Amino acid sequence: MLCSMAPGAHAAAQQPDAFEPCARPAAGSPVPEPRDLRSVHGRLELDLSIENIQESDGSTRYCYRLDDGSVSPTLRLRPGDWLVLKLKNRLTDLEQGGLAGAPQHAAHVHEVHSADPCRSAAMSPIVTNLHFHGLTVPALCHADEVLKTSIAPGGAPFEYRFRIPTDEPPGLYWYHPHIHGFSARQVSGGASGALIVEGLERAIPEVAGLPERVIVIRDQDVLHPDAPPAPVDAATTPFVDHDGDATNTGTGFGRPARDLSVNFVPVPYPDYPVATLAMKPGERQLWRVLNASSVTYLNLAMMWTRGHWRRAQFMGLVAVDGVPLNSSGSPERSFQWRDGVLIPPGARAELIVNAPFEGTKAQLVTRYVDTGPAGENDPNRPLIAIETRADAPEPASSMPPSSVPPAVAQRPWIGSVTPARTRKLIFSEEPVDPAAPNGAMRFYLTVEGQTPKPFDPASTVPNIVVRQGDVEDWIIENRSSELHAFHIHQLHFEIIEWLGVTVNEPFLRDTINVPYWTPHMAQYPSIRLRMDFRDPATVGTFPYHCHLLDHEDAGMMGMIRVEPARAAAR
Ligand SMILES: [Cu+2]
Repeated sequence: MLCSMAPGAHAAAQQPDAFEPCARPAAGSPVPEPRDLRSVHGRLELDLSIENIQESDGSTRYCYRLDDGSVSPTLRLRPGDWLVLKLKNRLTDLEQGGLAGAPQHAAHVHEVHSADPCRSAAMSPIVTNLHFHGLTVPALCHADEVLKTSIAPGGAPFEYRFRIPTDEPPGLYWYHPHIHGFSARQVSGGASGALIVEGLERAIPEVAGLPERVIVIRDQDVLHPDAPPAPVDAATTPFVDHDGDATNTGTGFGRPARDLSVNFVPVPYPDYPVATLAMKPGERQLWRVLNASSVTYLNLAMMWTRGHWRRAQFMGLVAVDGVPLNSSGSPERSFQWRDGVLIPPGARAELIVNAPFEGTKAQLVTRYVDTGPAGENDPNRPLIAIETRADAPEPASSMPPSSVPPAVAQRPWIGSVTPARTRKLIFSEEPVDPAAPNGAMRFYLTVEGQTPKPFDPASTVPNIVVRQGDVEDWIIENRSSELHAFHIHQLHFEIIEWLGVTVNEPFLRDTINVPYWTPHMAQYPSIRLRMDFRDPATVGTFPYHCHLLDHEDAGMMGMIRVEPARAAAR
């Protein structure tokens, strides 16, 4: 369920410009590749600005832009490299039609405590900051601190400067704003980009030498909300299994909660004109897929059709949330061939994709996700049509052709560590007005034993205090009738149990779906995570939250403090 938050409704005059900021490709366009920025001699320096414009339909776009006009660059660094990113805030108050720095709508603005961006904690549509999702870098200002850091428009560029840890797993990470109360509108407006920690071919030799693509799937306000759904056959024939599962349920169709885009090519409801992507017949590529949606789950499948024959083709899942699938050290499990992959908002999947030979059509689709009775509609829809042709251009980037052995793990595999303690955290919701159970909701993420309440940005008291060096088990329970995606900053975790069944995944995640509850269930659905606080870089105060950003903005978030090992031992 979406929380109520007034969208920007007033048209604002746009300043004429030499180029259109936040320009987007037309529906049906080829999938463009984000510009790659690579570290040189152990360092990647860049100047990035964040800008916004208002579209004619009243919705607001946000974008990260380089001086050359390219948007949302992919940042590529090796473990141990330095990232020096200067972020210039060029956001304007489009809702007020005013200029940057003008007085803000009181209902939307958290009191500004300080002009120092490190201490400001201001919350409004025109302040911003950066979260480097998945990286184990410290929750310090100028690194990955988001609870206090708030950059106002108009000032000098704000510098982010940190080192990628030498033991950061190689794979796909991302950056996006994290201002509480305004994350959803900035991220669904388009403020996000990929960050790659290089070296995946060292862990997964099968990807060495493969052409690689970064595919960022974002959601945005529905372009044609009043349009009737297309006829079911027209909308679904190309991407429903031959066994017909999706059609037989009678669900999976209708207007989605959000439209989706593929590297900013929109695929809008109701006709879903697909983006296109050319590959050579039979070619194998590595696709690094980021779900940068604010609320939309992805359930990706690669459908092949030839005449009346159609089926989901296997894709090779090699990494999840930036972590290679063989990270536990188990040699027999380097990757999995899968006919589908669920990617919650915020999560990533890296996939070996095979192009068909000529005569067979291929489409990347996202299939229906049952988000629960209170969840968003997340129907079947196609995203990308693969065009196979011999002269297809190669992607801009390829994995290195040869591999060297992966770095040796510095600590024992977390699944083999006995947890110091177990905690339980509970997702729950309740109607703002008990007499209107279908009206606006309150969203909570509560440590068992504490009183459910929305996250309080003014609070200095953490909900959880942990000692660095410890490993803990956290049971995440869902008492609401919709899905939530649990995410914690600064660290990865291992799934130990799923709905009471031991799973012990041989890799780590940083964002995980939690199944929804219905009244007929004997107990609330839960998962057990093994949380890793061993890395000294986790020391600090940072959030954990639902990565459905509407829920996070509405308060489904908590604060944890990881104390230095020595101090906590006193
Ligand atoms: Cu949620």
